[in-house]
Amino acid sequence: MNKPFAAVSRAAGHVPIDLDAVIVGAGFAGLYMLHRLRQMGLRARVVEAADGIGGTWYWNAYPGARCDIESLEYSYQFDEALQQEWRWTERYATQPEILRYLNHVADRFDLRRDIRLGMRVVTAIFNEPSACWTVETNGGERLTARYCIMATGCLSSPNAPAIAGSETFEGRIYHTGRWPHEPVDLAGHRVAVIGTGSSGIQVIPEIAKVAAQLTVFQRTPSYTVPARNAPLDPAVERRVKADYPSFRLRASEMLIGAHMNHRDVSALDTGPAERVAEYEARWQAGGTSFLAAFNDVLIHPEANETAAEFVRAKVRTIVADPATAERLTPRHPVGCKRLCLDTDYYDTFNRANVRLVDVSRKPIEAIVPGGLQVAGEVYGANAIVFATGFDALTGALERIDIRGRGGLTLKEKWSGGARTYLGLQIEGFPNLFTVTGPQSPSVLTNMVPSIEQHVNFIADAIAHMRSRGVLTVEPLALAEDAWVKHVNAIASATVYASCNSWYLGANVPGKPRSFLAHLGYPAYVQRCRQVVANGYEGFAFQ
Ligand code: NA7
Repeated sequence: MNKPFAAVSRAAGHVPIDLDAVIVGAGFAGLYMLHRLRQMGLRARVVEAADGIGGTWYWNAYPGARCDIESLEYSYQFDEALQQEWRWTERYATQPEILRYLNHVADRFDLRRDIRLGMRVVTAIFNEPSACWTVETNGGERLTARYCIMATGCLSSPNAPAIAGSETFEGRIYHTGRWPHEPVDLAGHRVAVIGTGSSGIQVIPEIAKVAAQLTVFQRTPSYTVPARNAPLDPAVERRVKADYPSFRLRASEMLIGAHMNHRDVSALDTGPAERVAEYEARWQAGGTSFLAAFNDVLIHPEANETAAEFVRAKVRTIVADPATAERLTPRHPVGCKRLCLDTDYYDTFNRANVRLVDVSRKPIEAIVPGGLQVAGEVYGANAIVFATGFDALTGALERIDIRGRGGLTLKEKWSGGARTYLGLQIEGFPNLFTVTGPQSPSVLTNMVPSIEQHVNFIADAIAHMRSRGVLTVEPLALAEDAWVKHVNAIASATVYASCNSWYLGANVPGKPRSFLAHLGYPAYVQRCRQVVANGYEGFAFQ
């Protein structure tokens, strides 16, 4: 299957171009990008590091992995027949079901013949005389294309803290974001989980059910609300499918590009009893719409505190041991780190085989042959699961040696923090596109419509160029500067700027701190439409 690409001349100067577009990554973004470009009659090829398609949903195969956007929304809308025929089985789809869906899409649109698996792109270099990109893989394959489209994912470069002694560990070490595809049997094992973000909160209850002992190492407690997952109600499915386009249109008008049951009322203008009743109703209904209970929860610290305090009270009610409950209680504003959805997370800490170790003040010192050491004490384990997240939004891009005009590397360009125009392009890197790149709405939205919106923008821009005989496009420096300021200014007016989240790059030591996602899906889409209507304002064509 993994046939090497035709060899091309490496000589400096003009190089033969063998493709119109190379697409890096075969997840939701890469698959739809390939489909769109092929529809336009372009020769495009996807290069994927994994041995299967699916991107994020290929790699995050850990027990309990599940989407936190409802399945009827977390799916493509570009093809009405596809969205009618696919049947989701649960309110929130599991990782295996989403992976099956993506494989179905690949087959249905005959995408596989232009996808190469098991090839990691290591360099992408812009050749100025030919105005094309040369991409090289770890296997030494090389291909050249007019356009290079990074569909590399937002949460695809795992972050694993360097803890001394890991090579001495006598058991196996896993990362949730690189979970093996062969069966992992943790039954009867003593398991350590490091990290209590969304992945930790999903994997911990599952491991607790089978492990002899589970030790959870927590640095910062997360806010989590029940998912209330259930089999998908056939009546709901029928209602949505009766007019899917209207359902999608309404979702696109929501802040996150998914239905949120948003109430345009201030928490501070609402009496305490009514406020708690609203939070309780949303807690019972389950899902991220908890944060949409009032219009100022994500903006006003005092309003935010009312929602945060509601969750804290729930922790105290559910967790039997007061000391454990206290350690599980978050203190930062709710929502400034991603709100988690769980199934029985807090309850899990009532189990006799589960213990919680606070590493907020005394970090994990070392991994030793038989476990992990904290403050001189060894916590025994024969399997360790890192649920320590990702070098989000920029990591997968910076891992590739990307060189633009004049040999400028992306790392140099971003040494003070990511800089993009609309999260779609980077000044100095002509014809390089990033699907849901840094400073676009991406992770603050329902990813699938955000991906489709970007893919459509990129495909339309390419069609625009081809119809005018234009060779390259890249943003103007001024447009990029203004966009970076704009994204940070929006975030600064909300609670998002107030804690050490991966939205800010704060989870990776040494990563420059700047806000990496645009808050507000509808305003962003509107802005993109305006840019196009104004003749691709902010972009320079040559
Ligand atoms: P997250 O949300 O970044 O969570 C990572 C967790 O790992 C978080 O609790 C971190 O604590 C913890 N962590 C990271 N480094 C360490 C060290 N050195 N010691 C102890 N604990 C550590 O990643 P997820 O994979 O859970 O979720 C990412 C997104 O994927 C999620 O939001 C969904 O959109 C899907 P910290 O909070 O940094 O103190």
